[in-house]
Amino acid sequence: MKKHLTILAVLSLLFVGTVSAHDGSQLWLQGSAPSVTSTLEIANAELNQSWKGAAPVLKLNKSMKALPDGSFSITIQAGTPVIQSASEVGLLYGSYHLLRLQQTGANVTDTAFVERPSYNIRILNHWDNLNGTIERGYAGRSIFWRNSADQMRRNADGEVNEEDLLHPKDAPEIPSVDRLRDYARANASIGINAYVPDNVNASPKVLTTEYLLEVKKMADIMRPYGMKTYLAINFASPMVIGGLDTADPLDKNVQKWWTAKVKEIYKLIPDFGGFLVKANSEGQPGPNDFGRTHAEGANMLAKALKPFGGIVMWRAFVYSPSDPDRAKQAYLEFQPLDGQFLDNVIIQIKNGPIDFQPREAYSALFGAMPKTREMAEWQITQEYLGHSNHIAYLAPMWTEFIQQIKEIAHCPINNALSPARSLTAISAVSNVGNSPSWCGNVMAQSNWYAFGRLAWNDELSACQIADEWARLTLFPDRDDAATTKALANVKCLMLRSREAIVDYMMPLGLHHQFAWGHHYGPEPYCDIPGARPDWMPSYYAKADAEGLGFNRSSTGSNATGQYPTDYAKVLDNPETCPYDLLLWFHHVPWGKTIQHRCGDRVARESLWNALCHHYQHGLDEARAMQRDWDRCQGQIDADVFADIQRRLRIQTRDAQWWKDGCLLYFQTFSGLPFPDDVESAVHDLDKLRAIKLGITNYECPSEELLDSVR
Ligand code: GCV
Repeated sequence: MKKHLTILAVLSLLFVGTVSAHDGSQLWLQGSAPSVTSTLEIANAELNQSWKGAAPVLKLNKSMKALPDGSFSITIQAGTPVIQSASEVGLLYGSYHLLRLQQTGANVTDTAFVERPSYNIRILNHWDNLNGTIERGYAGRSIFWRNSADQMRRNADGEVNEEDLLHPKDAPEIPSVDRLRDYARANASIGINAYVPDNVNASPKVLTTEYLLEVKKMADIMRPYGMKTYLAINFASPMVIGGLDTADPLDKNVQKWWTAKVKEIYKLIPDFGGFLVKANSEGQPGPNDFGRTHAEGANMLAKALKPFGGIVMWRAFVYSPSDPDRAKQAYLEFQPLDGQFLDNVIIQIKNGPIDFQPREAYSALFGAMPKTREMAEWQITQEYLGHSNHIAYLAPMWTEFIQQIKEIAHCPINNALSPARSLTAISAVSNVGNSPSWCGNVMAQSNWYAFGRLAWNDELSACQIADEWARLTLFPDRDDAATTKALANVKCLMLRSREAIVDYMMPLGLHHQFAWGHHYGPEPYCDIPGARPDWMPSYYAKADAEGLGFNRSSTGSNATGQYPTDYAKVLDNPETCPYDLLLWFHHVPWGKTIQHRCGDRVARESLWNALCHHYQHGLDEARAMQRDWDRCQGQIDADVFADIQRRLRIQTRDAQWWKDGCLLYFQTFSGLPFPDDVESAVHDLDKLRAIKLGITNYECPSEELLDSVR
């Protein structure tokens, strides 16, 4: 037996060492990470290794200091590129940009332009636990913590022991240095300049000296690539690891504890970025526990960080059950605090008011706190979008959000709208793990890439980013007719994927119809006795004999009243409310005629028929995505092709599950038949109701498991 295991181990090592060139393990990059360690050396080495042409000139130009940090210019005259920037990291960004232009086939003969970032802090949040699991992670285990051994105990149902999660017993251990360097390089190549390596459901342990020494090692690897290190902290740390009997932010000893801890951190990591805090949310401790406000809590940390130039990113993801509408909670708790936060505090707000749904209204907090710094939080990891089984390109969702907050909320969160503010930022929850493809599958890498590109330039289109990413990742160094065709098919698949998911999961503004806990698959019928009502799908759908949808208009919870007046009016009236948010804001009778768009078709029909058509369209689109991909056979790395083909098959079967589960369940309220052009269900509602995947919040269900239950 032992011998077999040894052979297996050797074989798997051999396998890891012989992965083919375009299997996704290199992301969108060419060559390998240079073995030099200073920023300028890296820039030169990257150009030497990949630039085909006259040697580029890198020039530090202090006169560019007035531009946001990292800005650069590129001038190409007579074939020689000159990259200029006020900082070394700007020169590194310029080098990667130049290579990207070359590798995507752009015309780079005679050109001159300046590139400046839309946001100053472009940060990835990793929900990685110190024992190596990743909350909502579908790409293996953490690249930051305990890469090698499984330290967790599980109960008979396979659930992780919470104690192990919060208080890992053994000493910390930094995983592969190479992997971390590749991670830093990948981020720098798209302009991401910061990361938080630990979960916002933070273990107090991360602030112990033992762990801080490991964080220092990470920071040292990241620094030459312009990546600043931040930490998610647990507000009760002074009690758990500091031996104090309170974490009250107004208590002198608590303040002293944080001041000393911050000093210790900066001694180890002089360019440390600051703290990310989830407080008084989902059981996490916070200032409210001591009768203090979010502002008092955030400011206490901000004061400790201020002398070192550090900041606090304080999350607004709160939803105490004090208002009957969860969507209003963050606004109700935070908006009255406008003007009370110190200037090195920035409020990190999820794009929508609930929780990273396939489509949400934008969070009304954006633009509602003019005296407070605000930043958006997106989710790259696909907690609510089919984990790493479904192919979902998310740039269309994010560009939709950017447009809304610029045009409707007039929210000055980016450098163009707020040139005077140095603290502008944007964040996203990462989908990176230690899987060979980094993100669970190669197509999911496109969302990491898209986040970086949009954080750098939020005016790029989803289509342009898809084009860049697919050329760089799937078709490097290829420029023939077959590639052009395959590229068009891949882009078609990517660009239709997000709306397809909205349609087969939750069209017309429906939301949170997910299975309990792990959020994979439909469970509109979910019923957990005694659970919080706002953790139940029925709370959001409000299906009854009359109709469907959450009345958030002025005749209901009045969440519409939290938006700017003109937009609030549009949302408040079901006749003018955008059809894709209709059930988000209104409870609509089944028979009411609505105008909506389904794919290319604009229609006027009853809510019930419209709902059926959207679910059908979502399923049709999933099938079309399979066809788009199949047309690329032979043009894409064979393993990548087969892996994505398999996932698209799961996705289509899941789309069928979603359509049947939701429509059959809602039909028990509407009592209406499917329209003639909508396919009959292939599942039985009672059997669907009985499905329980039994997975944790740290994994994606396997095809085998799914096949065995649906
Ligand atoms: C990290 C949702 C997710 C949680 C996550 C939380 C958050 O509730 O399901 O896993 O916790 O959001 O953003 O804090």
